[in-house]
Amino acid sequence: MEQTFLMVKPDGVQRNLIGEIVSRFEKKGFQLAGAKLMTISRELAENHYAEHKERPFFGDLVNFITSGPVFAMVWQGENVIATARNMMGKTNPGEAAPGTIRGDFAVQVSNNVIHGSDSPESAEREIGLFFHEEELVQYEKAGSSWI
Ligand code: DAT
Ligand code: MG
Repeated sequence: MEQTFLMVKPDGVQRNLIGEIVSRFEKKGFQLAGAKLMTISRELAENHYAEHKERPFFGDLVNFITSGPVFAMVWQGENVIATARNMMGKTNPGEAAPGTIRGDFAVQVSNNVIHGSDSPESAEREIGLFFHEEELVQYEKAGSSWI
């Protein structure tokens, strides 16, 4: 089953949005495979955002993502990578549609509340960066045949 890496960023944790965000993916019908509250080291931040190394906002981005705890998660389900991106909304919350997480809860691109993997390759890479295999749980949910 497809898996993706999702993370409530430090602004979302400080603004009490962990429950709201978990709830959206739960209600949608996706299954939680792993989760933890953690503080990201600079090394992990620079690795996670390596694709943006040359961008002018890279330093601010690393400062921001290491500025407080994040809530890291692995979710699974059919087409979860693309569907979670749709549920998050556009990167710039000003362009994110109402009903999306960024559209409903964020204003600035630098504080856009949630991270989500953008492809199967990045999902695999990011899950591997943030989770040990034994932290991920496989189980059958009673209601899964109703999703
Ligand atoms: P996404 O988080 O939607 O995958 P991204 O990978 O392009 O977006 O960028 C990673 C993060 O970097 C993004 O969530 C917020 C920040 N960011 C992107 N573009 C930015 C910009 N023009 N100015 C400041 N921060 C930016
Ligand atoms: Mg991205």
